[in-house]
Amino acid sequence: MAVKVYGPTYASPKRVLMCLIEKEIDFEVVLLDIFKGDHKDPEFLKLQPFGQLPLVQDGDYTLYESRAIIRYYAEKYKSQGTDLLGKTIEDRGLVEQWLEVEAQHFHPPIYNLVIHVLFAPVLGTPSDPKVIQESEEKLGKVLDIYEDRLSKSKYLAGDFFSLADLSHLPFGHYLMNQMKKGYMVRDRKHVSAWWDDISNRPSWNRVLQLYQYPI
Ligand SMILES: N[C@@H](CCC(=O)N[C@@H](CS)C(=O)NCC(=O)O)C(=O)O
Repeated sequence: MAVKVYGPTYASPKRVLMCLIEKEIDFEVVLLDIFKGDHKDPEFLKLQPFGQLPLVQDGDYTLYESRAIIRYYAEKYKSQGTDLLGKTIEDRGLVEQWLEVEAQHFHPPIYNLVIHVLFAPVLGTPSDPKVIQESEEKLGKVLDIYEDRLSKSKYLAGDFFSLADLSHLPFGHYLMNQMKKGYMVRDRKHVSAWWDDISNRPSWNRVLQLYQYPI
């Protein structure tokens, strides 16, 4: 039975789609429109009480939080498709470490940039130049740490592509394309080579071809 993924056009669900494609897992999608408030519909809130995307339904099993979902499928289908967790428990520790780095350090400033640079003009919400400047500074410091790490290993967790790398694609895409802040990556040689490597994976190109970003 195909995994049902809710909200494929948005960034966080793309983390899940990329993982399912790498793991060669069949999926189907349920289109929801955040701008129309579909994610706050009482029926959807029964499944995802925080009213956010993505959500997956796999038979009777329902799961939300994109990073929890990708961990679940990478583990459940460890030997199918691309191994996204590494070979040893030490590899796995590093995958988890860099997944947390993505969630705790990379995501907050880039999320603020997306909200204040891209979404504010569309939603008619305030765009705060101070938040934009501070977020860019914070993200720059994070990327300096990535530059150092990626000067020593091809991917974040080691010499293998993993969930940790994959997790950067949906919001990294906003940075590189819609927000025109690609210089933040291009100014850092190793981060730049890493970005080219991960964003040229056929799985990511398929996600982009199938489901356009809403903005
Ligand atoms: N931590 C959640 C965040 C999900 C998230 O922020 N989803 C966005 C779409 S990319 C959303 O549903 N936004 C609507 C809202 O928060 O009301 C995850 O990774 O699944």
